[in-house]
Amino acid sequence: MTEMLKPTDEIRGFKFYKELISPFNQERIVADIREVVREVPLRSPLTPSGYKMSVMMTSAGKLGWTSDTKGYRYENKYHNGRQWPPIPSSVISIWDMVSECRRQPDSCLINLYLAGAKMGMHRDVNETDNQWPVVSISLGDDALFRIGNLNRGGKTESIWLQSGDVAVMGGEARLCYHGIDRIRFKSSQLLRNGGRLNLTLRVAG
Ligand code: MD6
Ligand code: FE
Repeated sequence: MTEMLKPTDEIRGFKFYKELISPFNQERIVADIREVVREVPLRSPLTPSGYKMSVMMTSAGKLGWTSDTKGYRYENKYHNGRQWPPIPSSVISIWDMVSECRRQPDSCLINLYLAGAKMGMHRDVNETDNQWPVVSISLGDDALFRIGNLNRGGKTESIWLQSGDVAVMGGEARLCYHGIDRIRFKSSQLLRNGGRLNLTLRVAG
């Protein structure tokens, strides 16, 4: 029998696997993501209310998450009408380690945080079925991740996420508010020009 992987930390149902990904495999994942970004460049989308996000984004997989003044949604093609590149197998293998779920992800959102970028408190509610978890991979600079409640406001707790850490949001935590308050720019050597790369894997469709 294979031994179950245990989270190193658990906060309000969010499970954290600190240092799950070895430095060697982090490099591999970054190289694979660079290939995806070569095909579909990162850009800062507009929020539905017309503000430019500070985080740069692109996607891989059957469905890509996008945002503009028409709203937040998943699209099966990107702006030039082509399909998104496939999710690299190096990334899928992290899902297989921690998701505890029989489905495979059909979406990988790629977020790049450069100096000063952050993400406001939000819930992930654009997926068809919330019974499937969201698996989040942190690479590069440290980030302060804030965890809230099922409704906006109330007491929150924060945890620093570092390169190679993996977070899983499932069960009762799946619909909780969360966000990134700040990053420690150039705290990691993984990305040549600094920054934090976050990959979120989902069963979206
Ligand atoms: C980030 N992550 O870590 C932003 N969402 O940069 C998310 O918004 C997120 O980490 C759902 C589940 C896990 C996450
Ligand atoms: Fe989120």
